[in-house]
Amino acid sequence: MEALVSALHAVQAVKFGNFVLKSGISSPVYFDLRVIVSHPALMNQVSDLLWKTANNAGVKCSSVCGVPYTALPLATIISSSNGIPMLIRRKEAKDHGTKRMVEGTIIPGEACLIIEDVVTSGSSVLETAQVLRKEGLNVTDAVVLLDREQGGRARLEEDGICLHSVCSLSRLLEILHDQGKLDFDMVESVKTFIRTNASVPVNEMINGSAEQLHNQSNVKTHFKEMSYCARAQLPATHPIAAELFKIMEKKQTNLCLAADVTNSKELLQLAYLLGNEICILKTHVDILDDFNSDVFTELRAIANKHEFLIFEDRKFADIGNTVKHQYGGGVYKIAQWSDLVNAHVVPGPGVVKGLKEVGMPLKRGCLLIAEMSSEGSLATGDYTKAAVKLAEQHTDFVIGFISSSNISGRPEFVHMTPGVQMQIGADNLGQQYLSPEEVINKRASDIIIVGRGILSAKDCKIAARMFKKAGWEAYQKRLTSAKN
Ligand code: 5BU
Repeated sequence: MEALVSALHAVQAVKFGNFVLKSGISSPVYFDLRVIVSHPALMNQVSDLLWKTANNAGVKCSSVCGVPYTALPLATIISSSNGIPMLIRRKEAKDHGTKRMVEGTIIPGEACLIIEDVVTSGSSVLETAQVLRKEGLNVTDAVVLLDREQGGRARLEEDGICLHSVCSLSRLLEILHDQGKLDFDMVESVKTFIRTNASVPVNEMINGSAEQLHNQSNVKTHFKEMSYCARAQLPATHPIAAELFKIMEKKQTNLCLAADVTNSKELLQLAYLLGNEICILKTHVDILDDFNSDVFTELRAIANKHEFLIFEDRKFADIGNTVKHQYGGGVYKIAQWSDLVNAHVVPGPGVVKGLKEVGMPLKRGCLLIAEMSSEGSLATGDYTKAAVKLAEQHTDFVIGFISSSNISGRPEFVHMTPGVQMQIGADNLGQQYLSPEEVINKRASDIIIVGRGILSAKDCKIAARMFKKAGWEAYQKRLTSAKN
């Protein structure tokens, strides 16, 4: 393993420094496994290790198939050296002749092992698996040279594919560090980069010759394909977001209740009554006529018992120094009882920095308001993009967005959408409504925020169950359609 890692480093299949990626982000690491085709001895060594790794794991297969293009020659060597038949997956069907997507002799029901160079999200392996499965082949295993440990393993497991890796990114960093080829600071900087940029492909340099294997729309598809549970396990997911994703999966709900009542007793009654149906209870503490801090001690106890998070929809929008006081102090002491808060991005980074000083030590999370549900909202276009950028710069505190759709394409961020009722419509003060199906399935947001759709119903419990069911079905539909 040490020799292999050293050789990969020597041929610059893995480079360290400062690279500007196609996404515009600076990265301390850059992978290009494609260069190994120019080094036949290394090709043989890699192929041999891939095959041994699969064998040692007890994988039984009747054929191998490389994910196009880098792994194609690797699969060829494995096939020829071990006498195992190979299949070739076409990227596009031929426009004449047989129109086949897979070349070679296909025996339906037989097991085919997928070969890949690097796995990030697992989406390339999945694509190949889907094509092979359509031909009737049995795909249960994939072997990869380098696992970047960014959620690919969990994602593939969900689709019944066991990932075997020759080397993981952390092992590679460790070996290069031991060999004196990487200093401690660089190791830490790569680890931090990978953790905070989970879905950024690092094989696309801005001026590099690397073929563009991923693009923004791929990332978005990948986001849609991933379950809440798999997203909870991503290294880049903030602990509060991970907790939220786990609650959602466990309780099968993506419903946040906007508990817009003006009386504390009513607030607590709602929390008791609907606690099982929701993943978050959203408050507006400043609309309570009879606020006292005991109410929130009790609300926290209900939240712990029924497993939901509390989100104070305070919409901070001042300079850092002021929001610090508004969040941590005053009458409400929001930071003491609220897991989540939100902020407008209009003041610039200072608002996040100020809130972070109070929230981080308490392990709280923040959502940035990137879009609003009200008619004529000015939070659009470049403003929304700036909110995403700001979130990316503060992933230690910002866990996602209030937005009308999935605006970031990053699976580690949570997207929450207000303005939801069963039917599209509006109120008489500019609130605009979309349906759960539209928000979760079509727009790929994660959580529906519902207030009056539940609170004005004859029976709140029945209404909450209806929204819970509609939101969850839309999520299931999204997962299924993204896979097909
Ligand atoms: P409704 O009754 O479902 O319309 O309530 C929506 C809730 O979401 C309410 O508490 C608003 O303050 C909150 N909200 C919103 O409606 N639109 C936004 O853009 C944001 C918050 Br941010």
